[in-house]
Amino acid sequence: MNINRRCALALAGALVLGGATGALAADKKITLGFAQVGAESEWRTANTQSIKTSAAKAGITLKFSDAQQKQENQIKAIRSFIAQKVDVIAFSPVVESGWETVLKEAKAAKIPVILTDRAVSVKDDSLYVTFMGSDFVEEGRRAGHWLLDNYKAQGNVNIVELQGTVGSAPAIDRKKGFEEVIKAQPRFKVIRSQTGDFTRAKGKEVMEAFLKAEGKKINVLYAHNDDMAIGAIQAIEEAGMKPGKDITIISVDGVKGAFEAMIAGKLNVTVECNPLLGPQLMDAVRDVVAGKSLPKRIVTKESVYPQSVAAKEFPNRKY
Ligand code: GYE
Repeated sequence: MNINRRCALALAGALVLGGATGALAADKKITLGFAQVGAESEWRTANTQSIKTSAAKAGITLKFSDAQQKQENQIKAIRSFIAQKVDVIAFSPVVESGWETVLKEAKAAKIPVILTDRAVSVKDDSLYVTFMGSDFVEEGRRAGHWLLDNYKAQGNVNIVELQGTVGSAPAIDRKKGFEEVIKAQPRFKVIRSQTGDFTRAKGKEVMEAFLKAEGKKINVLYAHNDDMAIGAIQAIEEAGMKPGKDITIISVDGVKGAFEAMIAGKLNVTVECNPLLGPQLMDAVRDVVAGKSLPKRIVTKESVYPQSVAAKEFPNRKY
């Protein structure tokens, strides 16, 4: 028997078996279309890496698109995934609003959508299967609690805030959670708040403007992510002040760069936001394809890391 014929027979056998047990359908290679936000931060790089390696490990074919922080690019990518008839679409929405139309298109094409990392605000929550990611309001609250518990000097405390991307879930929620907590002590006041778009370059630029306008009046910087805090640290040093001492700095994410800054005494605390969502996402993709139902919300578990534990924790950090 030649090889081709043997293969054909084996395949026929597999088809019969598969047909009988349904195993063949379950073993079909799944294609996932993923529309990423961009490459704006250390967090995002770790998130992308996690998604790519977990897809490869799970044997899922990944079509990956980088939207360069633009919603229109993400919408285009999602439309192209629909046209290519992928099995599942997952994405991390740049901003919260403006998704109804394209999500309805995915629904009409019967392609399930999983939200990762950032949420959307839509009236009809049947437009997506599940949203997995952090509780950003809680992260903002944790930042606020750390400040109230650890800022000892008396008198008014002037805070400047570097917000994330305008209209994004983490920027909206981290601001909200922080404000909710600090309003309990009116001596803590946000005197300036502006977006730094989650990048180091923008964080530095906006901090320079804050320093020009307010100078030594600034007591605290609250940055919605580590990258903006790291950019701002440079601006503070260039202005001849000591980051982490003259200005107390709080940020969010917990990337390695933040731990390094804490070890150097330049950052006071980072509130963890875990980007390693890949394995969880691949499990969800498989479950959705297998027709299993998923919880509407899957929340990531996280902690807070102050400067005092940075050196000890650093070797354990995975991103
Ligand atoms: O905090 C920031 C990134 O959506 C949680 O996006 C994510 C945020 C993260 O650019 O660094």
